[in-house]
Amino acid sequence: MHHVGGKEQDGHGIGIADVDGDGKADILTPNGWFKNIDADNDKWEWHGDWQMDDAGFPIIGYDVNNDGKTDIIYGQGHSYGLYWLEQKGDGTSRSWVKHVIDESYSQVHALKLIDIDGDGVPELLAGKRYRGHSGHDPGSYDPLVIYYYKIDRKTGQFTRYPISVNGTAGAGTQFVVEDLDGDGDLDIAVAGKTGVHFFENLKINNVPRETREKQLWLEKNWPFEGEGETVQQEDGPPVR
Ligand SMILES: [Ca+2]
Ligand SMILES: [Ca+2]
Ligand SMILES: [Ca+2]
Ligand SMILES: [Ca+2]
Repeated sequence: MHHVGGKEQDGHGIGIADVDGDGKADILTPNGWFKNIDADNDKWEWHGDWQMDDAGFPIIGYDVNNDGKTDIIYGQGHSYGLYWLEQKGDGTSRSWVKHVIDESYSQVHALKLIDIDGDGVPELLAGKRYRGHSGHDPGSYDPLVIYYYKIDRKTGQFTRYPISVNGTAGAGTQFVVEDLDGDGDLDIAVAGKTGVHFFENLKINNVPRETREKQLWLEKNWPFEGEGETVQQEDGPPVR
């Protein structure tokens, strides 16, 4: 075991990325980053460049705006907010500009950067956890959401797309992204306090319509028992 830092550097959230572009993996924490000088010989240089409070997992390093400098993406694991830090300057003049990606939901405890639509550019997967800290987090009982964001690498803009909104699935503490049904596209699995969910990617869709129809949770045996008298609809579809 190698000991890298102390309490003041540690916190809720961790990541690995080459921040300064020297080809060596650095360590990201909620309070800054450890520059890897010589990891084999325990040589690290601390840079307390930011304060994230309780970040989610992982803290991601990615060149969002494609200018050659690694930027940082992070969520608030136990409160509202998803952000990216744009890296400016370098060496002693390095600074970070904070940008909001989305502040509409809380407990962004899990993130994943992965190419889920297969266009060669990664998307950011994010969502709301349910009842972090046993319901004591801000927004614990807000509607559950899971989104992906496409990143415009010319402008650094994130565009949000829904995967599940106000459904039963929360993001939990990690996204598992694999081709779970073996049809050639990447699917998503999440687990949390509202259960385990699997999202089938329909980019490739080889399932026949009849099978889809059978998968729907739809009871077609109308009228249901105890519903009372059936009345003719005034403007319903024509009766066949
Ligand atoms: Ca950049
Ligand atoms: Ca993509
Ligand atoms: Ca698949
Ligand atoms: Ca599919």
